[in-house]
Amino acid sequence: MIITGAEAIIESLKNENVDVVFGYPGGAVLTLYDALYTSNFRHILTKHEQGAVHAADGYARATGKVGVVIATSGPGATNLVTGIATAYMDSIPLVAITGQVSVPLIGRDSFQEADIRGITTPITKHNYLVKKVEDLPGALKEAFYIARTGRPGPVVVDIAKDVFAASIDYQYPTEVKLRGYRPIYEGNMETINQVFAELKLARKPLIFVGGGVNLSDSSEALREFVEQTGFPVISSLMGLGCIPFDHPQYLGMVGMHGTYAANVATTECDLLLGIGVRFDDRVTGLLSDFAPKAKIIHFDIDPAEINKNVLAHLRVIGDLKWSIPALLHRVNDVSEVLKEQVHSWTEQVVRWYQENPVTYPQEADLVMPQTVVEKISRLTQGDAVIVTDVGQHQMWTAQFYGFTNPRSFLTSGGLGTMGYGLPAALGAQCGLPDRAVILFVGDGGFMMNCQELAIAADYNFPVKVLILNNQTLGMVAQWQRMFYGGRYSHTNIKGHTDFVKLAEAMGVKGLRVTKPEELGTVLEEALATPGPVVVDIRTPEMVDVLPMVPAGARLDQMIMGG
Ligand SMILES: Cc1ncc(C[n+]2csc(CCOP(=O)(O)OP(=O)(O)O)c2C)c(N)n1
Repeated sequence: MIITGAEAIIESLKNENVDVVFGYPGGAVLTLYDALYTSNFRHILTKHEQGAVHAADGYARATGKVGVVIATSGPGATNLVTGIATAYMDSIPLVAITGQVSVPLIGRDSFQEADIRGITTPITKHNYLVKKVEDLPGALKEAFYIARTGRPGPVVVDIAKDVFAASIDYQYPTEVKLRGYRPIYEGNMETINQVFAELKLARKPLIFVGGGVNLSDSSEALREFVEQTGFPVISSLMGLGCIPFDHPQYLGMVGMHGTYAANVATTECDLLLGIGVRFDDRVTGLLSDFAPKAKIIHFDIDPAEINKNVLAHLRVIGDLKWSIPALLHRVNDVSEVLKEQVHSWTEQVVRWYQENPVTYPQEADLVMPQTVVEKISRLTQGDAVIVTDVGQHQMWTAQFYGFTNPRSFLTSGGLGTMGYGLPAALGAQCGLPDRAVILFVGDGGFMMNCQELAIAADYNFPVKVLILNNQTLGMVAQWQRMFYGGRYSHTNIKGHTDFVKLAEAMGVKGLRVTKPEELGTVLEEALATPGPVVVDIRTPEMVDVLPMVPAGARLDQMIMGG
């Protein structure tokens, strides 16, 4: 079949079962957009390329499929950078197709030329510059393969403008052979035996789950493992939802804003099973004193993760889809013995959890942000897809929403990207049209990509946007309060913007909550409204996210509160 490079891209997307792309046109990708015009391939036109890439990322996190984004050369491509880095830090499968100037113009500082391959090399799993149309199908095939296999991640395919128009006798490769890239799915059974020996020795074990469990869709097997062992379990921010919040062995989130029980149990445990985690510094606190009494067993598909931050006594490399069932298979026989030997430890840490809940001061005449999260949790029964932006509201959502399902919490964990939330929520809703998608966002982060609200109306994505409006860059102000003597340098964002009017101007219903007694009815109204809704919720300025482990402190040196 003789077709153009542009048509070959569309065929390749179909071959990869892509059903929607997010993007924004421009000169270098005009031929591709022209092919989209006749193909009727589903394309979501965002208002900014950053919105498109976060939307593709939210779509990927919510559905488990590869997100696809298209941008033109130069500024179009550079506008993707923050979103690509966001996806990279959280291991999200993404393919970014960017236009490049024509081959004869490359390297001449041509109009709208940027070396996106060079720029994205440190923030992609792999990237391509396609200068010959014959290379195009192979590059796309490899890009999708690399993005979704092994440890997932973003891949950039930069395509010279003349390649889109060139003709090719199109055939999509059926397989991929890449030298030096062989993801290990099935690890070494011997290591499973060694893990098993350690399980039998442990008296104070702790299971620590992370985003890898979500990404590999292993939460069901993991839950069974947790129950078969009787071991207590903690979660990173990215692992929330893998274990239901009300599971009797669950101690909540660990780390900077983790629970007392999770942090102290980590300090006291004698065996830590890190499953699909990367021991981020927000988790470990002072690294040299992290889990000081424990042997650490690290389960990960990416060998490069092992010993990166903490030294592992034992490493289990492979897909969690292999390792957890392999463990389960062995654990069955000794389940009762294991439960017996850790019974008093589990009982003790669960008691810590019950006796030290994360709480907050109730102010009768103020709408406390934590109350908003608790109310939404109750109204949705933990069944919604919850998206956040970055800041205090993100941590309150992690602390006070009762997550019960995997892939139900979408947040920029690794990069901490303000402006992520709104477009990611729209992407998630696009992928899951029948699910309730709810965004918690700060008044600062909302403004970073608020232009995307327009597409909620344009495409009728019924996302509920809850702005926890404290008129300040809350998380930064909290640090100023705690560590900079209350000098609030440029964190007061009290302004003249009316979020209700802004929503209405974009074709979205806007509501406001200023008093506690309005909260319940307005939230119910928002949830019952079929289309998109923005709720501007006025919350007090100076509320702290607590508990908090100050940066550089040990996990058990947390500042409590409430
Ligand atoms: C793009 C970007 N710029 C700056 C920051 C630093 N930062 C982290 S949290 C925060 C404040 C967020 O304020 P807001 O969106 O109002 O949310 P709140 O903390 O009040 O809930 C800032 C500025 C960031 N994470 N991302």
